[in-house]
Amino acid sequence: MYKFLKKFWLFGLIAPLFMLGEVSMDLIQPRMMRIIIDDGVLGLNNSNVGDLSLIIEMGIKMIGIVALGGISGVLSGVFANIFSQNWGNEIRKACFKNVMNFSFEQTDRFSTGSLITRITNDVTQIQNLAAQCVRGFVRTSLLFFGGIYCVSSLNLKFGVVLACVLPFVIFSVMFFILKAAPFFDILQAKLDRLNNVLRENVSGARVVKAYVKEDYELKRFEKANNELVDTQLRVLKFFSYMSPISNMLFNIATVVIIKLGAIDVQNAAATPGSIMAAVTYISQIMHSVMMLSNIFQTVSRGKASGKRLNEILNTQPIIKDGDFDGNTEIKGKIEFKSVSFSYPQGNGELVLDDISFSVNPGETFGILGSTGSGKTSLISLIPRFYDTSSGSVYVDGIDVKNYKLNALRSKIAVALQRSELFSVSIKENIKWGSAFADDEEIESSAKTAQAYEFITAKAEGFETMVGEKGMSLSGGQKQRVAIARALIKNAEILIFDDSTSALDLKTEAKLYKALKENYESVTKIIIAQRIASVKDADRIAVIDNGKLSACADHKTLLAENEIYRDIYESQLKGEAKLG
Ligand code: DCP
Ligand code: MG
Repeated sequence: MYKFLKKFWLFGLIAPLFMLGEVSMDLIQPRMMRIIIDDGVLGLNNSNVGDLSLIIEMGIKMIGIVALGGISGVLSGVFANIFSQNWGNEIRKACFKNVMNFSFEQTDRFSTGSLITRITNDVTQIQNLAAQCVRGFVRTSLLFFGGIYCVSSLNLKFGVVLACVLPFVIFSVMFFILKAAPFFDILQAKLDRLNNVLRENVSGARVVKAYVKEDYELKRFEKANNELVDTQLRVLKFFSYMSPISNMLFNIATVVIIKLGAIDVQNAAATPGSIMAAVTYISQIMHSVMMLSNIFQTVSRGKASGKRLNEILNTQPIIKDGDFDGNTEIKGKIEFKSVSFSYPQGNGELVLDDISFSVNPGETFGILGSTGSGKTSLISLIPRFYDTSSGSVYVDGIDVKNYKLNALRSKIAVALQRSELFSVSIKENIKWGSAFADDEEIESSAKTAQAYEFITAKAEGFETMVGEKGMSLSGGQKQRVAIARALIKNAEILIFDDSTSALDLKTEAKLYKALKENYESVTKIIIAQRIASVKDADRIAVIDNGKLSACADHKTLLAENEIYRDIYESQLKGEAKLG
């Protein structure tokens, strides 16, 4: 993470310098007070006759000093903030960029909630840490050591008293800090949990309401929230024991110094002003020790957060770029050679088992299989959302692993099973598939997707805003916008993963007919659970429990494949019942 400091280190250097100014001003004040009391009020050097003009002069000087200290403090704060905020900003950008390159598997492993906590809260912790280092830490140490020096230079005996007390203070502070450090890891993990519950409930609000699960979810949230608060309270409670202990030690020191000072005053070895100054210095030192404990809390928290951010930054994308730029003579050919696959975070069970087939350029290729048979997993391997466990996938004759990822993925347009739309207009959503598309292309892809009519029937047409997750559209409308978005990409390979499941059979048939006419040279892969969706395909692959059972056209499959015939008959009966 330090490499992101490159542009801002100068600010991190200037901030402590101004802090030095502020602390010096703080340390000068008690000395001036001493002069006011000893010479101005008591007139110790002038046979006990006070000096009003000296009091006024010193008073004015003190106002100047306070102002100067204030200005230094403000500037130090400004530079410290520039330093820490910019650093955090760079870290946040780098993390986000890395997360964007994560493969599905890696996102699953971190969990979305945790990624969000890390990129928001953990970065804030790091910013606090940075600000504390260049400001708080400098201030405390200067005040601490400067205070000790000033007290000792007032009267060496006072210094000795401090030297006796300080080791105990330092020991107790260290004890608390070391004991508390592990809590900060736990604290961030609890925050992850809370964010996960929160995210699930906000994005799944409709499901929660539909199942009347508000109370259940509220309990789940309360549990996560209480755990967070408990941990937080434990840390705070723990630290609250610390200040009374060091307070007591400092008060003992103060009493001893006043006692020793009084004896010295009687012997004319010290002045009342110097005792007052010493007491002020001690309260400054005490204050700095208190601040030190705050700083160490920030540092411990920051360290825990830094570890979590480094986990993101050090995660190398598993799916690595190849060298090939994607320029091929053949366009739209897909080949699976003995492909087996199991999910990396799963239990090792084979989801796809030794699958081989090929799809020719321009072919319409259906994939049929019952739910959970592995259809989505199969097509995820083509754009390399996941890598095969064994065997290889070839696109246009080249192993997908050899492609640059962008080159490979620009050849393929996928309309996913769960189509996510963005909260922009319908037009923007379609255009999302290709930045260069003009209005004409947007309209024509909407027409092919059978979306044109319903879009233009809306009052605002293509400018209709799509609500969060496409709430202002029906399920089937969303699917068609998502299909238009895939079409406009002008890819060599189109993959529809069950993306017409919400359409009625007539609209679906029209869509596939338009697709065949307008995208003749494009390879089309159509996943479906309904035979009606794929029966006109050139060939249909029947997937059964991760295995390729058969691959032929509708007629052949009906005649030769039992699984296909079973599905066909059950669906036919279903329709007969409905009809
Ligand atoms: N699976 C998994 N981890 C995932 C996704 C799926 O372990 N991230 C498992 C669940 C299934 C198997 O893989 O047992 C196949 O899942 P698919 O999503 O590939 O199944 P289909 O797409 O065929 O099913 P559906 O028709 O319901 O979409
Ligand atoms: Mg699926």
